[in-house]
Amino acid sequence: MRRALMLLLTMFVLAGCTAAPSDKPPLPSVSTTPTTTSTSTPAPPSPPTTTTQPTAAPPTNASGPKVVTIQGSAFHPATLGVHVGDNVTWQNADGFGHTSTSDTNVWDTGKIASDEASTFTFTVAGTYPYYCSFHSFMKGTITVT
Ligand SMILES: [Cu+2]
Repeated sequence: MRRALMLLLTMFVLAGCTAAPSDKPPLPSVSTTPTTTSTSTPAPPSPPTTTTQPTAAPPTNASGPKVVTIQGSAFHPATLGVHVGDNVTWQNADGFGHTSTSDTNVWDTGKIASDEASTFTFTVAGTYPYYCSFHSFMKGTITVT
């Protein structure tokens, strides 16, 4: 009788022991939230290396060849400053003829055909408006100092 009780007790304890793990409350899940403070900040992508040539656009009054390009039925630059004794060349980049004709009859290149050029030398200081005799809306000015 006593042995039986012991057995029962043992079985109870055993049962209790075996049951123990399942009775455990679920472990709090370890928070594996990634740390947002990342010390290694990725370097920003390097911008594409553009080899920018220094745009050395010569100023309008720079010394050297004084060229007015005729393009799109317009004089470029419309106003050009030169010095006394300078040559001014009108280069026609259009596919048809133009002229450079002084408003005050100082010069008239006559027809400058496509891809042709005409040059005039300014020997007297002054402001010289001019136009294209084919297209009266084309106007320019040469300023001689
Ligand atoms: Cu013209």
